[in-house]
Amino acid sequence: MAVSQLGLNRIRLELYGCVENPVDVHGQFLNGQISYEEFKTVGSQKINDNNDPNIANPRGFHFTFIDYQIDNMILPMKRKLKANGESIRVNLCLVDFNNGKDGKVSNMSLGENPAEYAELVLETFEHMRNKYGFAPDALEIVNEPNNCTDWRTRTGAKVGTCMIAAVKRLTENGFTLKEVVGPSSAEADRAIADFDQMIQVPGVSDLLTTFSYHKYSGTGTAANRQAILTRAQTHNLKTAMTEHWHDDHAKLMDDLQEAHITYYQRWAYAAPHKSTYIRTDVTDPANPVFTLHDQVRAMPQVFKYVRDKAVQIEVTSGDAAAYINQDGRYAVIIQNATQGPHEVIGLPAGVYGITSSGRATGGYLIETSSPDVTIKAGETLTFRVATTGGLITVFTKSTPGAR
Ligand SMILES: [Ca+2]
Ligand SMILES: [Ca+2]
Repeated sequence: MAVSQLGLNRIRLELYGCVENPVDVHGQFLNGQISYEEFKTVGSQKINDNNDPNIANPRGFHFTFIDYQIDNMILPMKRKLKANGESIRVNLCLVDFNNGKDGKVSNMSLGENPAEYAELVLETFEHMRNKYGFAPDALEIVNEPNNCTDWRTRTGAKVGTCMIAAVKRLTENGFTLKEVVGPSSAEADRAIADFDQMIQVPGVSDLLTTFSYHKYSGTGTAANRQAILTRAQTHNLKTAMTEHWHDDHAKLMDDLQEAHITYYQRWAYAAPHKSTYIRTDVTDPANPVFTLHDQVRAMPQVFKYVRDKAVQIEVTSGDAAAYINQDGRYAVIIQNATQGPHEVIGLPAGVYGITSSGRATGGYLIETSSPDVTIKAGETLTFRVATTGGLITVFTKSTPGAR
């Protein structure tokens, strides 16, 4: 479902602080020795492997949960994408909440110790390379640092210093990152403030590729997105919205149109929780039921047609975002407010498919196709759609001379 129905091609691989702990906390949870509630209290309990961040004690690290995520989510997605001639992007991101909760106190802070942060990241990359033959494509420094005890103050400076330390050690050990991502603060306005501090850390502007933000507490405003885009353009960065519950396709479009995001994550992939993409019903464990949440039903009209390395192109009018994919195929995404006629101007000659989603009376978003439209060079593409309320995607089916 992740690849074929939703069109996902990127995944956040969560690195819990308790990976660095002589006790295999995730192993205990997975084999039922501790409950999920207990696991949550120790998930960020970091116990330093030894007193030297440059020498790792192998018994001080346990990658059980990393392996679980790779075996059960990343490898199946990777195989499926490979069959389509594509590849997955894996984003490693430290999750460092709840330090000290219920007396499970850590004996080190990663936010305060860039060298220790770098050691944990390097050990994780090396574990993946040795066991699976690949390493993460991207390093997202830490999830919502302003919500983490160890990162809450001087957040931007800490994220920046840890970034410098980790990338240096990864590079020294033969790893090349496609992306370095931060600050991923929980609110968009806080992300702007943290970014402004982070970018002052010497070296950060050379390493950072992507300005990431979340938009909790009502901070997903046009003004904040504009401020993020302006900073990204000033520093030649990409942008990404890396987590927000409850988003629907219209909220995704806001991020695409106003912040020019290059990737997006709603929240988790699948759970009984309404902020995932897929609702799981495991009432009958032998016959689990998986359904797309209504709010995400139009999102594949972006995800499936705007693929990795697509470039956003200027849209001069209308509620839309437009892209050229790496293979030359165009995709124009339009907020579907009326049945039309809709006009798209400026597309090259070719045959275009049109898919639109809208609400049947009182129901879920349903995706339907309009007839293909063929245009010559310079012609306007005109079409109507059957229903409204979702998105319209106009996409290249074939171009003259293509086989
Ligand atoms: Ca250590
Ligand atoms: Ca060490």
